[in-house]
Amino acid sequence: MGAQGGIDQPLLDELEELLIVSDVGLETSQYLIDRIGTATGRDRKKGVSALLKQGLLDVLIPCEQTLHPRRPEGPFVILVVGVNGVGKTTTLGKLAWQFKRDGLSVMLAAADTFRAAAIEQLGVWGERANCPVIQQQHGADAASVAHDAVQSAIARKIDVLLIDTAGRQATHGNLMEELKKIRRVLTKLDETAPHETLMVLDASTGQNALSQLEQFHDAIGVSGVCLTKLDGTAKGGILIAIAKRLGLPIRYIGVGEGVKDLYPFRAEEFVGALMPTTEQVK
Ligand SMILES: Nc1nc2c(ncn2[C@@H]2O[C@H](COP(=O)(O)OP(=O)(O)OP(=O)(O)O)[C@@H](O)[C@H]2O)c(=O)[nH]1
Ligand SMILES: [Mg+2]
Repeated sequence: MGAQGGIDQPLLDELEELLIVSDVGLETSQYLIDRIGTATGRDRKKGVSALLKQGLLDVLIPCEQTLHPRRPEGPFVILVVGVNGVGKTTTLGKLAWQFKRDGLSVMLAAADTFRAAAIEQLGVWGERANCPVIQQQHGADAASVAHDAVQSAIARKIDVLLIDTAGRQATHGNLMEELKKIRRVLTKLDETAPHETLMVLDASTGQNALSQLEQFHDAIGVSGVCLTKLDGTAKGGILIAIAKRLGLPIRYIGVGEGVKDLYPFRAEEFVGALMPTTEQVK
C-alpha cells in the first residue's frame, strides 16, 4: 500500500476489511484503499467516506449500460447463460414480463433440454408473461431448439427472443461446446445474433461469481451481466470487482422471486446501498 500520510491508517485497514467482507475482493479493495490513501490536496479534504464513494462510482459508472432490446430489422436475441441454480430462468421470466409490460412482443425458447423440469418451469413463466414458448422434448438438441425459435421469432415478427439454457460449470467441456454450438446456430440465422449474451450470477456465491464470469467470457464471450439474489445477505460487492477487472456492462440486479424484482443496474443507487456498511468506520 502507498504512503497514507495524514489519513488514519487503522481506519483505512478497517475499511479495507469491510470491503473484503462485502465481496469486493482483495485486489479491488486494495486498489480503492490506495486511491484514498494517496489522495492529495483538495480531494484529501473531502474525507474518507466521500473519497471511497467517488472511487466506487468511478469504477462502476462505465459499466452502467442499460439494455435496449429494440431492433427494427428483426428479433433482439438474448442468450441467457450461467452456472447451475443462479437464477437464469427466473431472470428470463422477469425480463419477459417486463418487456411485455413495456409494449414489446416476446418469445421464449426452452434450450435447457438437460434438466427434466426446466421446460415446464419455462412454460410457467411463458404463461405469466403471456408469451409463446418454443420447446422440444426433454433431451433434445439445445441448438436445434434455438434454431427453431429464431426462425419462428423472425416469421412472427417478435421483438425479443429470450433463450434459456441449462446451468453448467465452465469446466464441463462438452456443455461449453453446446453453448458455442447454440451461438453458431444463432449467428448463422442472423449474423448479428445473439444481440446479448447475458450471464446471470448469484450474489451469494461471492468471489466465485468473478471466476465463473471470467471463464464463460473466455469461452463464449459475455456482453452483459445480471446479479441475482441481492435481497439476501450478500452485499454484491462482487460487481465492483467485475467492473474493475472486466469492465463488462452490468445490466440488471435481481432482488427476489417475483416478476417485478429485477431492476436495471444503477451505479449511484448501488453504491448508496453498499455505503452504510463502510460508513460504520467514519
Ligand atoms: N431470493 C431470490 N431468489 C431468486 C432470485 N433469482 C432467482 N431466485 C431463486 O433461485 C432459485 C433458482 O432459480 P432458477 O431461475 O431456477 O435458476 P437457474 O439458473 O435457471 O437454475 P438451473 O436452470 O437449474 O441452472 C429459484 O428458487 C428462484 O426462485 C433473486 O433475485 N432473489
Ligand atoms: Mg433454469
